[in-house]
Amino acid sequence: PQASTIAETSSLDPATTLICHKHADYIVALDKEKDTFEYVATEHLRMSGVYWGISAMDLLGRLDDMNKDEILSFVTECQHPCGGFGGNIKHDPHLLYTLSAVQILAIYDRLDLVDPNLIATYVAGLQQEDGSFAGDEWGEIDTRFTYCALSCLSILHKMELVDVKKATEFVAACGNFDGGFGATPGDESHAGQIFTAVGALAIGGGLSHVDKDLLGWWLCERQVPAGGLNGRPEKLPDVCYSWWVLSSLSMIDRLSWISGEKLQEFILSCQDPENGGISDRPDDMADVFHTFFGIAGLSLLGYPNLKAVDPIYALPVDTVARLGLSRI
Ligand code: GRG
Ligand code: ZN
Repeated sequence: PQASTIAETSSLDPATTLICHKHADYIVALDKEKDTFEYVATEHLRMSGVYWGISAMDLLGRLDDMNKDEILSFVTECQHPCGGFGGNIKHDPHLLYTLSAVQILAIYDRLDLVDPNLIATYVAGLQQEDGSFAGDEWGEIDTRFTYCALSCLSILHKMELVDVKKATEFVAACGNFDGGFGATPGDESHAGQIFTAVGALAIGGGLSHVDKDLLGWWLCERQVPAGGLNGRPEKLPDVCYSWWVLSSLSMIDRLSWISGEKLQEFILSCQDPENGGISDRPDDMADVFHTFFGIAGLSLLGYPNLKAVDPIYALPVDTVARLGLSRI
């Protein structure tokens, strides 16, 4: 078996092939190397790190290699009596990590471990008079938090606890002349914010607020000659925009407006062929965030032998189907 593994490994050309086993091994090793710079620097967002890690593993068909029991007890330990989850044990609750926690539980089909009403009440309590959502008790407003709130409530089947129409109207107010969306009304269009805005509108039934052709143009202009996508005009390409841009194009049915072939080439060129993992751009250091979004981008492009990912929920399609949330 060892000889065949070596033969298999050496026949894989990272320029044209996703080195799946290397990426899976890289993710499995992340939690074992607790004294690395990356581990320490990402302590405050561990919950999202776990979501990126297990989602990537699930898309690769290697979810069983993760320590499920340890992950589930970590998630439940991060929940506060108010219902919200922190980014790590004893960290304050925030919508960002509440969504990651709910996503992890959904992937493992263990939403029974939590009280959906308690979480939904926490989320609903963050909605403001204008329909927007604060990220936590300190009141920062951002379309990211609208997305987190609506995705969370939708997964928990508790949308009725908030004013969905007002939420989508706030997102619409964050729309710009160029077809894109910013973090709050008047803010510059940014591909990351566009994902959250279009995702929130898709979940909340407000996609009619999107000018699909205008936004489609803005999004497809994010592709640079090297094949990668940037997040705003004149910026450098970055693998994570393979998710933010591509999922948005998919939600507005314009995935074919960029060259999938050239984007695939760019994502594959950001792999670390020795240690596994994917970085933001060629020759940078790999991290779990770009590893997940690179793999998820390839999944949207229909790369062979990857599970399909849902562009709205950023979860494997089979998880979304099990939750009863598939688009018709
Ligand atoms: C479930 C996938 C998922 C997400 C949850 C938190 C969130 C909702 C979405 C984040 C959307 C967002 C704003 C992404 C952008 C991240 C990013 C690369 C920011 C960097 O912005 P700049 O301006 O970098 O520093 P550029 O690329 O413009 O130079
Ligand atoms: Zn990035």
